[in-house]
Amino acid sequence: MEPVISEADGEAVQEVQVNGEDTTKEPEMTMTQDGEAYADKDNGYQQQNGQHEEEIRDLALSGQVGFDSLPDQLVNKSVAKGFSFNILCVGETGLGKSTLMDTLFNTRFENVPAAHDLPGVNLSSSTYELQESNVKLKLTVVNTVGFGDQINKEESYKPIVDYIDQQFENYLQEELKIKRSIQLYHDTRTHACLYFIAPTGHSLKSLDLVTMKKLDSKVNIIPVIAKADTISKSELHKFKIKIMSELVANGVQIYQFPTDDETVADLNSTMNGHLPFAVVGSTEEVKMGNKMVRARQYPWGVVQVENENHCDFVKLREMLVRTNMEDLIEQTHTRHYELYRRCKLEEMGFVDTAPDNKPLSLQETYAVKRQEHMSQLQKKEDEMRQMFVVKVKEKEGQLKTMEKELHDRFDKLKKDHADEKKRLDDEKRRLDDEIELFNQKKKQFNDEMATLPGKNKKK
Ligand SMILES: Nc1nc2c(ncn2[C@@H]2O[C@H](COP(=O)(O)OP(=O)(O)OP(=O)(O)O)[C@@H](O)[C@H]2O)c(=O)[nH]1
Ligand SMILES: [Mg+2]
Repeated sequence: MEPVISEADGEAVQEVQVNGEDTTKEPEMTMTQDGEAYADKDNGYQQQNGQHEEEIRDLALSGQVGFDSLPDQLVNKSVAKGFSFNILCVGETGLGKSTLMDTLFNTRFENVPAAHDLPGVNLSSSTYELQESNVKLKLTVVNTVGFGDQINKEESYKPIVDYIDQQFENYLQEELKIKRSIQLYHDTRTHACLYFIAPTGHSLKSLDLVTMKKLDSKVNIIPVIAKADTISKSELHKFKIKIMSELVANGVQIYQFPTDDETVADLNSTMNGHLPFAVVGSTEEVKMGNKMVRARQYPWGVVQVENENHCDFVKLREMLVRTNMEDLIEQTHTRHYELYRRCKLEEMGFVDTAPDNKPLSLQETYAVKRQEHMSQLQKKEDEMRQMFVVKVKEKEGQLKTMEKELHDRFDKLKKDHADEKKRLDDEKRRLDDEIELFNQKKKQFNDEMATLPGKNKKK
């Protein structure tokens, strides 16, 4: 009955005898080094990757093995490694974002009040190391600065979307590296977005709706009504209903506390019904009875932050920190990051299936892409060569016409020159004839004068 480990083709094959029967004639489950499971078949391996029915049999252990310590091993490893959690606080200037963070984590983060006159929305991020018992938490708090302060708020959501995308991109780049160090990588992907709604008691502002709509596929949104002590109990109830119906009407998906784990299903589904949480923040301590509590003191009374009759701060802390922090991290990775990764890889041309619906491995996709790229290059080269030939021919034609024009002009000039020469020769000849005639006439005149001596002598 003892499991026997034998080596076949360098891979470990486990032969198990059940009820005294040798089962090695059955297809054996074999683990390869990279963890893929195969079943021996007469003509080779049948891959067990979910596409085929897995042949897994239940076996009872006859003694303590010890792998029941796996959850403890996991916990110890996680605690030693430490946790990181990243919160993004989106809300108008002065809504109490920093105060709520201080109240939530019972500490004083470095807070500088934001400027009101910025031309656009900025994000400021700070990372802190917190420790509670032996658990270390690397907490990154990102705040919007100047959100809602501009006259034109059309682009206010953009810097927030860009920030979230940039954190996804950084993670994707790390994943795609040949030499990656995901284990040591400081994951800055945004795990939760606390969206601070102004306690107007009316309805959501269009800025809130647009921003939440743009963010809902990228981050887990938990809406909170800020400074809830400034709104009366009955107004608050109506305000909550109004906000939720507006979110539903505009198709804004906010984070729902998970109800699949039965230990927290009841609590989480009740809490889903309390959304958005109406919160009050304060770092001031007030003496109530014989103990100090965090509260806001007014001339007419005291609002206790951790009193569930006064506000939902405790509910928020319970849900965000104590019950669902791990789920928020997981959702970020499995839903939001996965979506970003898929779109990005598709944008880069990677696909899982070929046009004929056959699965395509990364290597095959690369080969197809390379082929496509090479044929595109070839096509471009051919086009350029053809264009070059056409251009050269065009230029040749132009040069030929110019040469012909020049020849024609030269011939015409030559002809003009010959005509002019002929004309001048004729003129010269005519003038020569005239001179000849004149000389003859002159000679004749002189001769005539010479034959008349008397006249000259009288004088
Ligand atoms: N009434 C009331 N006032 C609050 C609450 N939380 C904070 N405040 C006050 O609101 C003012 C602004 O609080 P901050 O926490 O600096 O607000 P912020 O949103 O971080 O402001 P910026 O970072 O400048 O945008 C302070 O005077 C706080 O004391 C609250 O729950 N109720
Ligand atoms: Mg602040």
